Amino acid sequence: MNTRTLVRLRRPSGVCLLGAIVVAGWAQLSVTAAGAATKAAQRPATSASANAERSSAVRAPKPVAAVGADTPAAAQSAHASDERRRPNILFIAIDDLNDWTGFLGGHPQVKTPHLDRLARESIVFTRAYCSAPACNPSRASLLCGMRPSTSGVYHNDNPWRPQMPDTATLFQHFTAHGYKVHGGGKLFHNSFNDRASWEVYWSRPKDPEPSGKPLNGIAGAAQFDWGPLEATDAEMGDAKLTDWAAEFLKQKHDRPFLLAVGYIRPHLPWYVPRKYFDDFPLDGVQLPQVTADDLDDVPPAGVRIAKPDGDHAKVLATNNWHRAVQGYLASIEFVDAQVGRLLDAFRASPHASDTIVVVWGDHGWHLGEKQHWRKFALWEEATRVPLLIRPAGQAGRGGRCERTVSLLDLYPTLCEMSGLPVPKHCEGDSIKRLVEQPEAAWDRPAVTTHGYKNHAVRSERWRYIRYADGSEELYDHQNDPLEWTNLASRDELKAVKDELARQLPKIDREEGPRAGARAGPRRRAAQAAAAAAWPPNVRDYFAREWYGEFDRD
Ligand SMILES: [Ca+2]
Ligand SMILES: [Ca+2]
Repeated sequence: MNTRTLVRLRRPSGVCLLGAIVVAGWAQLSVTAAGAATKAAQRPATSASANAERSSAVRAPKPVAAVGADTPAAAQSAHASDERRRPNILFIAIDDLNDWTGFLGGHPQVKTPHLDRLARESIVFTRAYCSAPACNPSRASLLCGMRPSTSGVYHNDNPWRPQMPDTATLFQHFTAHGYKVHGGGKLFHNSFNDRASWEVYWSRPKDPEPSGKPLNGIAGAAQFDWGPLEATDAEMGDAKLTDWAAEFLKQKHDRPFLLAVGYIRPHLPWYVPRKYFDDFPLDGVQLPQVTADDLDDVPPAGVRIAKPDGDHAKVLATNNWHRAVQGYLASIEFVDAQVGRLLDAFRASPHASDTIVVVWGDHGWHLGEKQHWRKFALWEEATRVPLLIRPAGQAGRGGRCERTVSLLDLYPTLCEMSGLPVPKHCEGDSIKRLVEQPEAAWDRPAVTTHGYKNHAVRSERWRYIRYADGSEELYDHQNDPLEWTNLASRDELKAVKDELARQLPKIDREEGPRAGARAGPRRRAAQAAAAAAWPPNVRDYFAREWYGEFDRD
């Protein structure tokens, strides 16, 4: 098959030009417009036709080596006989949602009736943790099946593909085994979407913006802002994403599908329609439980991560703590309403009985606990995530699993639940057994990594943190669920620490290259200068795959 498709490319200056995407052989994608990054492919749609163009540009995946077969064609043929009984997968990611859901009980006032209903039909993993407490490394780890400490992808500005150039992502693996894989919204981190992973990718439109930013009065805080939006739900990007996914679900499909839907709220900024703010009157908003001296027993490496003089000081100085909690609660209720609409469409669809539904959040979030805000830390608040798995054809048979599991486990789990081989590169363990028997024995703790050689190990009872400089924290969740008392220096707990330390990663790969910010011409020029020192594979990657402005959050 040789086809030639014209697509509109946008230079960083905003000037549009026509470039050619050549789709050759088994649909290998390469951009031929000299030096033009294909930012347009990841931009929100400005019109239906622009979106259709974009879909055609990403419709054809690159060849993927199918695991367990020599070629994709062989894999498809080898597994064709199984396909009829393979389940579909509805794969729902929610950006920056911590344990503030009804089914996890992270905050007493949260309103998530739609997620809670799904939770009652699902296995709820009450101790699920991310591999990394930031969007890009968490998602790269989940979707590639590898630990951050193996890939060297630790931060939001580490492009992941050059670190794992030949790794079949979850989506590529399912494509290679005959699945129809469509995605919309945020699945990979913003700047580092992986076009090779999609048969069809749908760009989520941007949200309406309030006038008079910042609404919270914190100057220069960029996305660190919150307040009610004079807009309807239907105008919001996440609502349009829901419409797109619901349309897909209405249709019949000739192959099993994996539909990936990536919601962006409750990621900052917390601008959602006013009615959601009205549901949490400010004078009744409850702050998280904190203790003023919590950082006193945290080693300097941990205090540097908490940055008490950063966001927390600004929030206090501007009297914003209640408003921030209100904004997060409102954003969560908003995204819950969108998930509810998606699930209504799903339940009314022809696929309601033969589809696995998975919901996950990419990491936790602090709202002032340990004087810390956002993710980017190794404590419970930044690492605990919602994780629901509703097996196909088992609606109504929910359960709760208290074992420690990791988002790293999702790739092999979905393979096993769908009858696909698990690729050798996957470092997680399938938790299919726990989906079937939530009480089953399980002795593996969850490991979270934040930056080179900073790790947390979470067992059902303990959290052990070791920073790159060797300093430590140890918390006993049986007696201290808020992690207020660091026990790492207690002699009588040395054996506990040693046991947990045995679970630390055996490999600590050096951090991969960082992408510089590309906001303005000066920063772009600085990046170009820096790029001269990059290894050729990273330069090639950026020429080919750079889609958007880099986003620190
Ligand atoms: Ca995130
Ligand atoms: Ca403390």
